[in-house]
Amino acid sequence: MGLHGALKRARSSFSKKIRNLISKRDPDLLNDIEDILIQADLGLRSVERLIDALEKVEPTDYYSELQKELINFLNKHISKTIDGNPPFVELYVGVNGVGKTTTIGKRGYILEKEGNKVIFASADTYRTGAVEQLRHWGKRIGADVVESHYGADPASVAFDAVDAAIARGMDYLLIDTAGRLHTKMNLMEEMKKIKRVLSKKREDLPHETILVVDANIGKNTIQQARNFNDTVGITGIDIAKLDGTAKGGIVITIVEELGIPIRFLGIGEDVKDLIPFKAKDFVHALFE
Ligand SMILES: Nc1nc2c(ncn2[C@@H]2O[C@H](COP(=O)(O)OP(=O)(O)OP(=O)(O)O)[C@@H](O)[C@H]2O)c(=O)[nH]1
Ligand SMILES: [Mg+2]
Repeated sequence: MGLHGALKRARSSFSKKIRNLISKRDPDLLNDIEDILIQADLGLRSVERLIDALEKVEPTDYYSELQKELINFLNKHISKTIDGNPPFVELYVGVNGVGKTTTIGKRGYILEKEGNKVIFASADTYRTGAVEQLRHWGKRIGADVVESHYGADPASVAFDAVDAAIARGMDYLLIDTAGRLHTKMNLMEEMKKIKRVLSKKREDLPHETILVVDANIGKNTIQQARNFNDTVGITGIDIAKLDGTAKGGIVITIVEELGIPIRFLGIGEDVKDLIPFKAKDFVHALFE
């Protein structure tokens, strides 16, 4: 469906409304645009900055000015490409059901297409069916899965997976973890342990700690992200389920509130439905 298709609902609840207001020469135009931005889950700081920018131009230029401002802002927080020594390790964390395992499968596909050797690890030893789900993705893209038994220590799976990745000369190791509520302290501690064990194994590991969030959760995502970031330090955010959401503004709010770059956008359940986040593409898809 592509990014443009995925943002169809967001577009009609957001940019279409703004365009209508502008063309109707709404007398209270700036106030009404402000309301629409807030409803679209944009944070207050973003809204204020956008309205300030609009105040400096003519109403006929509002639409293009909004896009320009958003692109400039999002481009200030772009994820860096990692360098160093393989295997590059990406640890995926997040609340239950947001799309971690699926994102790993799709990310593996991208990496393999780029010519990398990829291995998965299932450090979700908690949810029934979690390993099978990751194995299914592994089969789909031809990647092995390091796994253990139900109830095993997730940190030890991560530890063994690094050994396996090194022994097999892998370029990337993607580690799946169990979904956890950011308010459950014991589960947050367990995640810290996974990170600790990885960095003991080799001090540059993991290269990335990716928080996966669900685009439909809206503003609660910010608190989730804060807690995860405070506990384990998040290096990038992947936003799943952007297809069908009417609230694309959350993408902007995440960057605004946390300053953490967005890496990938999930736009469906198929292996090809993960696309790198690019400010210009995103804003154009939201507006045009
Ligand atoms: N439409 C859509 N569905 C998605 C996307 N990403 C994941 N899903 C679906 O969301 C559901 C949950 O995805 P999972 O990958 O199992 O989520 P998870 O975070 O690993 O879940 P737990 O391991 O139980 O915490 C599945 O039905 C996925 O197919 C996406 O980008 N778009
Ligand atoms: Mg999972």
